[in-house]
Amino acid sequence: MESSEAIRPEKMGPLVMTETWNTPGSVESWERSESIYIVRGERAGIAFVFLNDEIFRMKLFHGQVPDLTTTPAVLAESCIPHLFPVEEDEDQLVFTTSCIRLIIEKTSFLIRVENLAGEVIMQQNLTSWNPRGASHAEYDMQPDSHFYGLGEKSSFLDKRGERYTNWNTDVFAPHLPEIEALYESIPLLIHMHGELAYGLFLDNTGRSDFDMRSHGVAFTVGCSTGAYDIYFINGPEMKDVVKRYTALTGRIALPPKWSIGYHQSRYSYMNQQEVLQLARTFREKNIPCDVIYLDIHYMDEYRVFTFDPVNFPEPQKMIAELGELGVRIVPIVDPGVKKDPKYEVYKEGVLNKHFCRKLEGDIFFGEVWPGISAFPDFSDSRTAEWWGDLHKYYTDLGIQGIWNDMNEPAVFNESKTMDLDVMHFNDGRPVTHEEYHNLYGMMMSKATYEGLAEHMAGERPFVLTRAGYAGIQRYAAVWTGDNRSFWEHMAMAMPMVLNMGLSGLAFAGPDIGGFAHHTSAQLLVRWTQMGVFFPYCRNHSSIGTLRQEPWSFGEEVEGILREFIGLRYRWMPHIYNLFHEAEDCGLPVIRPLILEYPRDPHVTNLCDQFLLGDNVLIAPVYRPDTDHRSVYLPEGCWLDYWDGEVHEGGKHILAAAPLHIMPMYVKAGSFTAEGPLKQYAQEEMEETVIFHLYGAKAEKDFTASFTLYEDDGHSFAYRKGAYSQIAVEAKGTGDGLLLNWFYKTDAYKPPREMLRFALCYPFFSADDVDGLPEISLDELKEGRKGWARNGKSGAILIQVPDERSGGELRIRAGN
Ligand code: MIG
Repeated sequence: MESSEAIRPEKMGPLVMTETWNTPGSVESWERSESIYIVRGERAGIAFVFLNDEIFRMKLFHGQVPDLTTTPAVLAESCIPHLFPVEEDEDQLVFTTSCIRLIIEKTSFLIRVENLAGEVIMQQNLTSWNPRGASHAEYDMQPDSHFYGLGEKSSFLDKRGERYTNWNTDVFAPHLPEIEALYESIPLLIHMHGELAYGLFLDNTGRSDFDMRSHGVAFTVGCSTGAYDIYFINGPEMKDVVKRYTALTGRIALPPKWSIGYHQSRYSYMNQQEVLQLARTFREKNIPCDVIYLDIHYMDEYRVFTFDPVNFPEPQKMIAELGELGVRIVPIVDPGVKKDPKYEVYKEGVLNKHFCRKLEGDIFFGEVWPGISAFPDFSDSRTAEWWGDLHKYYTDLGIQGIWNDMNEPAVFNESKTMDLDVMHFNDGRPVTHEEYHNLYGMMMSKATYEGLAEHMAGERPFVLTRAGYAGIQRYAAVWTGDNRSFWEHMAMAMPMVLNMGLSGLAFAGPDIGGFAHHTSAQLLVRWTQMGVFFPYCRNHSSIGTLRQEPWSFGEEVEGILREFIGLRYRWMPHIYNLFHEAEDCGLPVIRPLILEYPRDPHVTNLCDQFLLGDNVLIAPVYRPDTDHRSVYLPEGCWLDYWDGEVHEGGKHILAAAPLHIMPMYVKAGSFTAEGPLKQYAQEEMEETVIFHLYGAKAEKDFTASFTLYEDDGHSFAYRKGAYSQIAVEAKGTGDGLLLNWFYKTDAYKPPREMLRFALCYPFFSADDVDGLPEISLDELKEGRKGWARNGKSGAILIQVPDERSGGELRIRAGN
């Protein structure tokens, strides 16, 4: 006898179901509930929350009351609702702030944002959801629309014509143009059209997608589960969007200086001797280096919070010896905890219910390096604290930085991650992994950062992560995962890291030299030349590939790498200053030209060159056997960093680039700040700062100014005011230059006696510098007061005591 089993639906062939997409229908009513505006349609409502004059949130909801909790991406202090005047007529509801008008069309529920001049900034045409819980909305796209942001994505800078998914994924060999989802998910899209730019931030931690390809005149933003909870972030400039987005989701914490030095890694340095030898080699060869990474082989059978007793028998001794050389270690910590009842971390985790479980109570096990493993549920504060505290094991050894890998989380199975029905306890608001996935890595790094900070007595921790979600910048630097030693991947690192910068991730970079596959002498040279100007600067390579430490390809290559790594250390004051700016206002350390020159049609998709800050243009060579490249110089006058050649901007030039040169240009009339060449960031020495002024003119309309931020570089004392800011200004006087400087704040006293100014490639020659003696370059280097000419470059070097009261100098032009 057959049972009803015989007529199971799937036996009838595949089930075909047409998905009906629902829309809210016409607006039926609206009300204000405290500071929230609730607009109800026939079938759903949208809650509007204004966070200020420039940012509002729209959340689609079903039922009577919207749930307005946010994800941890959004800072609570940025999320305070404000009231604005509302006008209503038969057709529309209009909210007006001091900058924008939000217009809701009643019949269609179309949502439009205009500026006060009546120009349309954004238009959301259709909001819809399907019975399976997916939602999406459609937005107008213009013929001149360009798209940026979206964090870590492959392909070019402008995302027009692309489609991306956000679902943190560990793909091996991932950096291909068609890959839609990588390790990080930052659902922020910046849309620029005409002279207007705005951002859309979809705060959804499940799978989301942005499609700027498929719909011709519209683009869509959707999510497959969870709430359609989107923030409109006004421009009008892209810079405004970046600043506002980072005010909403947070900015980087100023990293310790050592973490912005040069880092050396390999999967793996296999034992204590190898690590020590590596550190000694850097010092013997005078190649600066701050950090050596310990990849998975340092552990005892991949158990996190252990050292292998055979290969790393004396971690304490090793770390002390490295410390004397000025080298730190950053060990890797993955989330998978080995299933082993004799392993303390596992035991504690099980007994205290720290691991992710199914709803029914079973721990989720997945296979990763240690074999069968359990995964901490970082969504629960109790577990996050436990995990953070475990890092005392490392901080007791003097370790101040941790590398979080595999935290998508990556699992060796078909889905590449946890089962979607694993639960996250989430401090009493349990959610499935399907809804939570993209947050997992960020919450791990948050727990790590906070745990380290707790045990580091006021020192700044460093965390490096592979996975993350919006807001990850508050806790960790991000590297772009497993690229390969391909020229194409070097080239792609530019748009990728530039867009990461526009998405709040100011501290990011790729594996220099490439991770998988085999690097070559030229590739390593070219990649390092570029990499020393990226915010995060680490050379890393995979097991089984050619070695790529700086001395791996003979003396010529080693010499070039020494120069360029040294350049990063000489430029440290300047780079650190940009990190301070990133913490202060959210602007990235390296920038696509479009950020600084938004009206220049040549730069909308320009991503084989970039700016360090706003005035230094870096043009890497990213093809083999290439000794020239074309460089686009935007408006203004640019000086070749290497030889001072003057170029009028607004055009392309052909730059000579033999292997030892990477084309670099500094904008005339701007400053950079350099310091002494150190072998590691905290090496103690006289820290004379050198303000380089490029292309000074004696004419009266010439002005240039700069402010340099300084602090101790390693503690949190700066948050209590222990920093200094020195403002420098130069003005043409008609017959020369007036240079003046003063400390805006001087609560931090850098270890130096003298200040130096270098007028690089000035458009005049100097006759006299305020009565100072003219001295030789050697005397200058010895620390004497006076001025000197650098015959080779034509630079005028001036050295004066660094007085807290500041100073002023008149430079008289000769003939
Ligand atoms: O896929 O820990 O992206 O940087 O060296 C292997 C070993 C797991 C992936 C990381 C890579 C790291 C490697 N890890």
